[in-house]
Amino acid sequence: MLERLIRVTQEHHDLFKYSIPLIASENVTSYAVRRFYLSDFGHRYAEGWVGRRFYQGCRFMDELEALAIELTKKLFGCDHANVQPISGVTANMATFFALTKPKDLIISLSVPDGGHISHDRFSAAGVRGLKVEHYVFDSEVMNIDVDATRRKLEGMEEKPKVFVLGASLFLFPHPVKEIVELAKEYDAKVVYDGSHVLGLIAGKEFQDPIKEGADVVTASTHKTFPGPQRAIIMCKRDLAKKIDHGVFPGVVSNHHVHSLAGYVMACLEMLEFGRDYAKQIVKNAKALAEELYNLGYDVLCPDLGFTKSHQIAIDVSKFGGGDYVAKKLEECGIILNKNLLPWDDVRNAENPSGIRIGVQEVTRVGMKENEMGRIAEFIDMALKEKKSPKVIREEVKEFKSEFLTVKYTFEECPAYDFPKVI
Ligand code: DSN
Repeated sequence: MLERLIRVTQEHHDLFKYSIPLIASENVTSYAVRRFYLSDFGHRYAEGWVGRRFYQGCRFMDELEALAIELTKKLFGCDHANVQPISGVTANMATFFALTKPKDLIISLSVPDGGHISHDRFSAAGVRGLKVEHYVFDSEVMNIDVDATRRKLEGMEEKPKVFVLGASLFLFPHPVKEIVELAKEYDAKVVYDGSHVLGLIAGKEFQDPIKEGADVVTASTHKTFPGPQRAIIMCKRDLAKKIDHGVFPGVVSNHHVHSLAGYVMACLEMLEFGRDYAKQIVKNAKALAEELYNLGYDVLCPDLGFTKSHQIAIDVSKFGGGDYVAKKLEECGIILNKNLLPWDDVRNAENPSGIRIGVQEVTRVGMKENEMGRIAEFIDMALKEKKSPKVIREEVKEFKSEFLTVKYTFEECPAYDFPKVI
């Protein structure tokens, strides 16, 4: 059994070492982050709030959490930060606890329009017992149609309590200021889920939802932000108490302090290297979109420059649909995911018409615009030229061998090795 455990872990590492990783919600952490992740903090309990714990032995965990809060405020310029949620969904649940009562109405994006599942009635919002209505979405520009949404709300009897912004398919900044104005008409709050773009916000390459007026910003810390898998909530001062109680005792007891230590290290990396890293991500996303578009792929929003984030979206219906294409590319050593697009029925999630690509991880291991051209060629070899997956996989492996080191950190380190001890 031990051999099996070692083998499966080693093979998992090798899979990513020899592939081109393009899942928009993943990243690799540096050894600096992983070192703290392995610390004794991972064996302990820190239930409660800084300075008010329910267990003894917490004084250094208090100092660590205070440091995490301080760095979060410095990076994002927020009034208040809660750094305890252990995932993005947990952060959203806590926020719903804080701002709503069961049966309240919230407005969010539908999943085909890019919304995250936790914003909808079949997930976290539903667990809170919320009613959900969707924004009117303009698929031409892949964004919220604020005027049409205003008209939709005027025709409804029930008044919304919360407007949720942010998305999982997130190509362009959302109209935060306009939605804040609309929310005022209903005395409602605006929550911005910045999970996907947190690293771009930290690097000043995307909209700043806090400055634009969002009441609450939730975000996981491991997508464009290169930290361990957990989350943060930032909010205006007057909501601080509600948010803190929504998190604890609302949805966390202990909050996995080892990954909080890793998050602090990732904040230090972002303060030092975040601008260069975020700038290169957006350049790479645009370059890859352009290359694929020029090869004849239906990349969304060519008239808008394809993207302003780390993501691009492609309608691959003419190549057999998202499911077929994602599996075919995996055979060739290119890892990405199928994705619903606005014209898909949510019930067709098994085989939607799209794929989604994120370039944050390939950027973190040092790829630049030139390499985006090579990635487009590999995709083309698989889908149009129909070259043997085995042959493409070998070429991908050779190409990737020059990009196995984590950059934008204090001491560059292997990205994909399975170390005995760090
Ligand atoms: N579903 C994840 C994604 O966007 O890939 C986020 O939780």
